[in-house]
Amino acid sequence: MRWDIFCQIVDNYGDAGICWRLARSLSSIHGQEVRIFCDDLPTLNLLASGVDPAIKESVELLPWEASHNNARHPVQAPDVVIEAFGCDLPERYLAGLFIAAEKPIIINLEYLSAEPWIMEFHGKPSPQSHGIPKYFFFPGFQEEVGGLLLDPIPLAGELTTQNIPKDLQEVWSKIRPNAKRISIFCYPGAPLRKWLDDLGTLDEAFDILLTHGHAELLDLSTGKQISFPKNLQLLSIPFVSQDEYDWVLSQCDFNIVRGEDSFIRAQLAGKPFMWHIYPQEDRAHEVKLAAFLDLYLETASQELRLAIIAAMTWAMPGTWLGSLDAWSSHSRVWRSHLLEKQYEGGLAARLLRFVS
Ligand code: TRH
Repeated sequence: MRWDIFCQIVDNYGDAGICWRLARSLSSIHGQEVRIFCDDLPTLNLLASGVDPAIKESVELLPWEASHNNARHPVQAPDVVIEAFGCDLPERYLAGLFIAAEKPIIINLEYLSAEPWIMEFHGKPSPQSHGIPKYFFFPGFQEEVGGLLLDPIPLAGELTTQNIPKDLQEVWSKIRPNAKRISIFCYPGAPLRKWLDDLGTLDEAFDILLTHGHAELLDLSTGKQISFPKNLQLLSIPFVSQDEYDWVLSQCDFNIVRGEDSFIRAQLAGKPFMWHIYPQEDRAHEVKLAAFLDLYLETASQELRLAIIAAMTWAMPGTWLGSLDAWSSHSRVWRSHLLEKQYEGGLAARLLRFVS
């Protein structure tokens, strides 16, 4: 089938990240013909760089306006149109669909949630005055919903010089083999400085990998002399491609992640993580986090539950880091459980079945 994915980048990378991951899964695993129309092509290209060129070339990455041509070629209407996160289709593109002989099916791809209510809404029609069939599709953890984007499933790689991605080799040469590694990708407003100072009181060495832009969060890029505890080594990494970021997650002992894509990647890396969920004004994020923790902690001991809940809500590391070994085992079990639950192929495969 032919798929057109529409992606508008609101402020972060997540929208592009999810669209790219979906596109590559549909194309490279399921042999579908996929185009992405995006209003910020450089960001999309940045995320997609560093993958096998055969995968990158199998998906057409196009500027948003390129979709307008469809109005002149109604015969080229695809089989499926994806509105990522409810973005509105360009009017001229929609006009092209009205006059197409074969109407596509439109999918409103929603945000990921672990909340039970999505089970009722997933797959429901969204009747439109223009008559083209449109449905809601909710990614999620339960069997009844749209699944998770799994592609590519990261392997817990050995740390050898050969497999260190090129862009990370310089930083990695400074990594200390006996230090615990922590990667940080969070939103502004996190109590990061206090959190790091607390790590500094512990009797252990830590290498802290700050993802692109995070040195600024700590005022490190202003040239000011800022002192950090001696047991911490802060290392800034450049913005790397999605696959390289996955590699970083798989090499750390603990990861701080944020939007829905890095959140799932941290789980697939099989490592303990903190989800700095996107803060919403009505505190809806707290409900979302609690719904996830209900699933994630179902089999955890009471002690581990308390440690993980504390960590996920920015309690100081000294209060929960003692549970890191138990959490690491839990993370591996959770990863296997996710892969088993999504055995039919995750979101892309479920979407294909739904559309068929
Ligand atoms: O960028 P995000 O904060 O996106 C978020 C989410 O989509 C969230 O649900 C939404 O409500 C909010 O935006 C507005 O975080 P996310 O989803 O983790 O996406 C980050 C993407 O960037 C992910 O695909 C991984 C990728 N990435 C790289 O490719 N290289 C890097 O160096 C880093 C740090 C990230």
